[in-house]
Amino acid sequence: MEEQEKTAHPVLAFKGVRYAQSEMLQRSREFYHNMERRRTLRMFSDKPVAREIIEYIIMTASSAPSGAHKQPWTFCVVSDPKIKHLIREAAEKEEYLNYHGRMSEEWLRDLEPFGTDWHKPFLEIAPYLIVVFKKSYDLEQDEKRKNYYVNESVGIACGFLLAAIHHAGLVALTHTPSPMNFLQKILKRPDNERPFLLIPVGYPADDATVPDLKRKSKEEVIVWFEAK
Ligand code: IYR
Repeated sequence: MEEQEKTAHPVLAFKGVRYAQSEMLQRSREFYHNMERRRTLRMFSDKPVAREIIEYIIMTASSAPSGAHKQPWTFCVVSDPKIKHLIREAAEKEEYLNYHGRMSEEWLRDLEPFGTDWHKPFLEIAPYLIVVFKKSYDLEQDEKRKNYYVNESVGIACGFLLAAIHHAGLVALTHTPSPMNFLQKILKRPDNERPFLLIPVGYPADDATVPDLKRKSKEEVIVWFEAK
């Protein structure tokens, strides 16, 4: 077989940041303590959030690694009350069915500490709804271009998104109304996009509460394999 000539692709010298050991320890500890304070909120204030903040948060998410650097995502940002109303109506319709027969008894029991039900007022109260879409393929001049590890890539981007929201001093809910194909219709997304997560973003309500949860300890989540 004839060897294909390789095209040269440009590279850049990697100029990473360097910290002293002690500084690394301090930075990682501080980052942990900050991230560990993040909570998922269901009670939002309607206080507006500057558009530019949302833009930076989303561009942080879009800096996430992705399969073959395809960045297979679209972030729809909804602040229009009319569209928020449509989304709430459609989500509540599905969730009503979930809570009245589609979810198992075990599942409903597991959700009890969170006090969730089919009512989703936060979909109209939060100033912004970020609707994350995954793209299983891209279209270039009507040609399908495949994307890779799409769920992993978009999941990582959503992790970055949630971290950026927290870092900015805002709160979010990772909401998964199910099924959520209504989002594709309401937001008129093309056929290569599928809804992945619906993330209301804003300030917490003044009287917001969160469930009293404990996180797993390091012994429960880390398994070390070290030379003896
Ligand atoms: N999608 C439903 C149910 C729900 C499921 C899980 I898993 C949660 O962590 C929370 C809720 C709802 O949004 O109410």
